[in-house]
Amino acid sequence: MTQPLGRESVPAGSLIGASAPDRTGIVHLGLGNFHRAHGAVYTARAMAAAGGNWGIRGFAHSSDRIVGPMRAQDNVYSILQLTEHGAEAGVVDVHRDTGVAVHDPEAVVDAIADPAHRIVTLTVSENGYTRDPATGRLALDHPEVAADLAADSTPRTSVGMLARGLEKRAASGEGFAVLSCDNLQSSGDVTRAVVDEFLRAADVSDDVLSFVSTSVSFPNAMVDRIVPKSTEEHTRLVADLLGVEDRCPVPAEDFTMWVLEDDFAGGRPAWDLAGATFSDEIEAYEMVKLRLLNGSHSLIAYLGILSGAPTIDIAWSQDFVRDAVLGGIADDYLPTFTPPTGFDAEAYVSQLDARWRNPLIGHATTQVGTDGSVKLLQRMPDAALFHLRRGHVPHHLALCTAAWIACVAPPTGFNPHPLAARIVEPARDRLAAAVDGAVTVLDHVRRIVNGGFFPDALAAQEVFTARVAELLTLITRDGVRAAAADVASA
Ligand code: CS2
Repeated sequence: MTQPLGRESVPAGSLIGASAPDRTGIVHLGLGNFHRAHGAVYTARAMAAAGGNWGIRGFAHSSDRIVGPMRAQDNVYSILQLTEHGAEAGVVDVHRDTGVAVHDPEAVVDAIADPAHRIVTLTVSENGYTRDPATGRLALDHPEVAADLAADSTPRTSVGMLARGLEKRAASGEGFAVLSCDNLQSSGDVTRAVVDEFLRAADVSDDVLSFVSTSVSFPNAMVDRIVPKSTEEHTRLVADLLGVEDRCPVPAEDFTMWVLEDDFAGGRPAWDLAGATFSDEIEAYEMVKLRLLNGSHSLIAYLGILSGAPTIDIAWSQDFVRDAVLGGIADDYLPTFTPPTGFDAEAYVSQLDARWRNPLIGHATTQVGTDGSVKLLQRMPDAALFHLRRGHVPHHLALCTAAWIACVAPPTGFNPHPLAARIVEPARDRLAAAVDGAVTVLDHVRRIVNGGFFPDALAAQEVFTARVAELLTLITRDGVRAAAADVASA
């Protein structure tokens, strides 16, 4: 019988970085696989290099799928690094307490207010920032945001918990940093804005507003590591490699990157000694990552789903997908930003090729395709507007939009590949209601692009809507390859 993993049974030599001391210095919201393979690993390594009381108090948002097994094994878990040369496993031991935020929101608020904590890190996904797609501001009419704003309510949204925690922390006045580790452009600025909007709508005192504006920092950051979902196979692999049974291992690629602004009002772990980069060029790094990697990832995912490819490596092995993605990088993404100093686009793209090709990762196209209504907002509209304002049509970005619509809100009479049904799309019902009764494909697309699902500035670009409609027509009539071929010859 394999021994269960726990603090007492960490196999010799397998610990990644250092175990955290019992004191916690970081609160983390969004205890999922990405954080466990990214920020947690940098923190373990930073403590090995320079010590510090940086144990993590972690909260999953609403599910105990990970928290349950983590608690049963003293919050210790393994990372399974999957490379083209095979798998390697190591153990992470930095979480000192874990829980589910919506089960005990007061615990989250109190943890943020506790002066012993100096940073809150967030991986709550793009959806967790509860923003209005049309304006980019906090969605005050979102039912959960509205409920959180009611006097004396217990917050349920991540922004609500964060804001209420900062409101309470204002009493101690202790400096603090809120570090978004999600795939957002200007991640720190966006987080500051939604927190500020929440606090103003909640009518908090001027003292609270001034505490947040002067003593709380919101550094911008770019995060990167491909981390798929865990399966039973990962538990089996860890048992083979480490001889212990881990009920919540994290599979991940070996590549990892973190670039941050060095603006931590209450101090920080020595993440720089753990491989993170501190830079003043964050916006450029975010654009590289969100456009070249994430934007392309969405295109691979939706083209893959429509052509029946269950994983990114299988989708990427199809020539029409590679051509569309590489064309999109060259024509629609690279011209839209000034990259960071020393950035080598060719090397970056060839590294992406190797990462997407990795067959051991098994990254589901439906996982990348999930939450498209919020993810695409970070990956597509600003780049599209760059071209549209110069009189050019960004054909590949239109293709990505058309492929997403074909998957999650198909026009009547079109049945996408059954994989599309596995995409978790929070806006599915609202999209269906918006397109109900549309008479033409153009009308169908207009009701989405102009229906509050995309920024107002993009909705105003009729030429974009028309191109999306043409490509959606091709997808539904002649198939996704025909649409990609049309883009290639545009
Ligand atoms: C992916 C990202 O699921 C997705 O939308 O594009 O999770 C991607 O794998 C990471 O951002 C890589 O750093």
